[in-house]
Amino acid sequence: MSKVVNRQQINHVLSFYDASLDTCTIAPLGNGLINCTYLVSNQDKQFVLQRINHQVFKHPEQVINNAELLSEHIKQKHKLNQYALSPIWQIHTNAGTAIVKDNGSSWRALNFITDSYTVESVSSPEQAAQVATAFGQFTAALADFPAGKLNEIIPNFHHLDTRLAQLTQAVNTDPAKRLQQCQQIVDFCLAQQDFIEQVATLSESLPIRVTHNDTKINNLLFSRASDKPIAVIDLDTCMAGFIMNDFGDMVRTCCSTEPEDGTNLTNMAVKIEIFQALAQAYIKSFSGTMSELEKHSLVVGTQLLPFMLGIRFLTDFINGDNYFHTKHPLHNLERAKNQLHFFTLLQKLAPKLSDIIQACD
Ligand code: GN1
Ligand code: MG
Repeated sequence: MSKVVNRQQINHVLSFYDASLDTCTIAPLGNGLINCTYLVSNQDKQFVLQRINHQVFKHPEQVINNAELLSEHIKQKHKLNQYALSPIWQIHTNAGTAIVKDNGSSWRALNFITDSYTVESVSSPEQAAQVATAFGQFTAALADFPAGKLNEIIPNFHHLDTRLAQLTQAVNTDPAKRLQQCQQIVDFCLAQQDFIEQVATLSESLPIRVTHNDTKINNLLFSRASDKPIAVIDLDTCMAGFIMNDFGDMVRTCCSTEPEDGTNLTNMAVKIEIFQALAQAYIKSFSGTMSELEKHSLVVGTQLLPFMLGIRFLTDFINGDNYFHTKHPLHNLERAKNQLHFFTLLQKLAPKLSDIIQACD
């Protein structure tokens, strides 16, 4: 999936926000794998401009509508002192809409929190606890949000059987003729039947909440003044779901000694102290409202998220890299190997991780 956007197009979109490249500078922002995100700045204002990826988000209006509803709810909670972090909202165009449709692309603008930064990897157990608290507070703030009002942006987004069916479909058609490069990894995924069944059984009984569904550490903004999380960003996949998925994605991105696309697998390890800090803080942020089954599910989510993302990267590799932004032809394959290796490490450690979770109050 290409990230190329031309300046002329950006300038046209900026005109809907009374801005122009004659007076503003524009710079890429963040490391998202789906949308193209920029920071627009001039002397008196800064905002985020984002092109929504149509390939992934088939109905951008639904993404925009969900964001309007969610930010309104979060803003109210913030006003009532029930949500300490800063809300993020969509800036409306001079015509009063939250979306700009231009030449087949959809764009939106968001408020930018000045003096903030993102981090790609966690640096201490204290910081891990802050990360888990921030995402936990976000879900807690949405506990009274009517989940039925949200569009299901990507159907079955975190549904393992759907992801396996997509892998099987890619394997059966092999459109980019890449299967022979990864047959062994495909076989490894399809051989995980016990785990696949464990997830299916658990999912039948877990309560549904409004979850973020993309709780990697770089979806938090940190304050330059306090070096603490100041806002939860990227609400694109905020939908009805299970908290084991949000916890699992935090562990996926905070507890590996390697980045998501790192190739040094022999040295990869799980950062146990970071895990402990995440578990303790996440459970605490629910103030006693996390059920016993949900608590038990966290260790499953820990394995599920790297396994499922490994399958998604592998599927995209086989299909010819249509979904995730890639920097080189083997990028998705390397990401898949990385995630599946992390899954095996977490699976071996599951009893120990489970004990840590059970000891949290
Ligand atoms: C994508 O674009 P970004 O980085 O926020 C993906 C997530 C993956 C993540 C892996 C809509 O998120 O599901 O976990 O990449 N988002 C979508 O880095 O597929
Ligand atoms: Mg995202």
